Amino acid sequence: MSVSDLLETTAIRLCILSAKCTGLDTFVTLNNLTMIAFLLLVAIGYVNAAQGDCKHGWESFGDSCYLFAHTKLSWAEASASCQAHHSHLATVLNGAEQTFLKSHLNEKHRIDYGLHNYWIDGTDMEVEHEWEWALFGQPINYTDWMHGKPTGRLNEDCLILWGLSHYQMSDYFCQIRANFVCQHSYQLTVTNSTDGGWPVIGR
Ligand SMILES: *[C@@H]1O[C@H](CO)[C@@H](O)[C@H](O)[C@H]1NC(C)=O
Ligand SMILES: *[C@@H]1O[C@H](CO)[C@@H](O)[C@H](O)[C@H]1NC(C)=O
Ligand SMILES: [Ca+2]
Repeated sequence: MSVSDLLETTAIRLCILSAKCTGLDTFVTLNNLTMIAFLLLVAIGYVNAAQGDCKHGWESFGDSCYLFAHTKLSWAEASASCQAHHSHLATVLNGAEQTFLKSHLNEKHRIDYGLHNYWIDGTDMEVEHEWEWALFGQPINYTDWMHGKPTGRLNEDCLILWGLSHYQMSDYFCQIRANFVCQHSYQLTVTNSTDGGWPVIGR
């Protein structure tokens, strides 16, 4: 049988996802060419979504876009800078998000890691030892402290991803200047867009 025979005469039965495929009514019959076109459209749509969701220079993960900023600022300045970019210092809510940040940073600083630390949104400046995300004002539940951290020193009240520890979390002096990670969360956008499709985050 030739390829064109295959394309023209062979019908493919596609089992609809999530149906148990017990009866013929759960099957759809498609010509091969139709199916190829369909798969291409899905692939193109997927690629567009993956690239189009974030502005140039921002990295996509989950429902968010992340900017790895290489300007060194204090924690408060970094937080203000993120807000000026319609985002917030990154909140790390689970292991998957932390793994994304760490692998990105480890990849980016494979050679010079340790020279750069990155502020994220956590702080215990209100009550010592009670770490919360500044954005939510709610307790930090997921942590990835590096060995021996947090030190519990009164002045180390801001959360940072520590380069020498492959970007695990550490408490650190808020006024020290460091790189930082901004996060733009679609879930948190509550006001209308004012900046090319990037809504302002309300607080
Ligand atoms: C952490 O867990 C507490 C208790 O379940 C919850 O109230 C809080 O919202 C959680 N924090 C975050 C940032 O989700
Ligand atoms: C967003 O825009 C719509 C339509 O222009 C308006 O009705 C709505 O009030 C706006 N919402 C906010 C939060 O500004
Ligand atoms: Ca502290």
